[in-house]
Amino acid sequence: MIQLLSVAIVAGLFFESNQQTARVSDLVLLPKPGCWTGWFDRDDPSGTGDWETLSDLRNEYPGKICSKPLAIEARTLSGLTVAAAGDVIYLMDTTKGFVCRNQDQRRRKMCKDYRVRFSCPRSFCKVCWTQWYNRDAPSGTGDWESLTNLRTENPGQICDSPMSIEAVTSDTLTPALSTGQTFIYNQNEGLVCHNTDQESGLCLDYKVRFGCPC
Ligand SMILES: [Ca+2]
Ligand SMILES: [Ca+2]
Repeated sequence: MIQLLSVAIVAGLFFESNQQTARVSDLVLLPKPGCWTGWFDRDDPSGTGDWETLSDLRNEYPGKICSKPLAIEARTLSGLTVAAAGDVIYLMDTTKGFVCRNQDQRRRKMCKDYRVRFSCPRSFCKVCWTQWYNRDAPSGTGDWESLTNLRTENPGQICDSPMSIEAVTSDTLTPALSTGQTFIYNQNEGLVCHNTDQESGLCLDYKVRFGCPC
């Protein structure tokens, strides 16, 4: 959709500068963006590939994905786009979901491990955010902002089925996914960063919040 949007905007600007006939209203005729679900990662590529199909995801996360997604996005767990990761993707669409098969990859390489999310109509994704939580610092084994711990320490504050999670560094408020660090990060488990998984040997200090139904 972003590509489509860019093309439409570029096309609009082209008309504007070359023919002087386009009006601002022409630029408004763009697909209305939806809102994004949280990220889902139910499989890893150790078997036949990375299977993040919509039917499997709906079974494992009932009610978390709208019936007719408007768009799908896939990224590796480290944040690379599909294009940047360079894998041959078997399937990626809004009706079946995402599949990367190991057998399709060159030189017997395995697929990378992907997570996916879906764009849904705005009405589906209405979300109310919890407060920010920062219960741990990375001085021990890592930064443990796990949902289990947060629930135990803050009883009744976090909904039973969070729809999304947001995590940023506590000092510069950098989005966790922009830090390049490796961690568990999803709305079902929270954020858990192990120092031993980092090149620097130390996780940044993250804080998290959860998106709940309003
Ligand atoms: Ca995966
Ligand atoms: Ca923390």
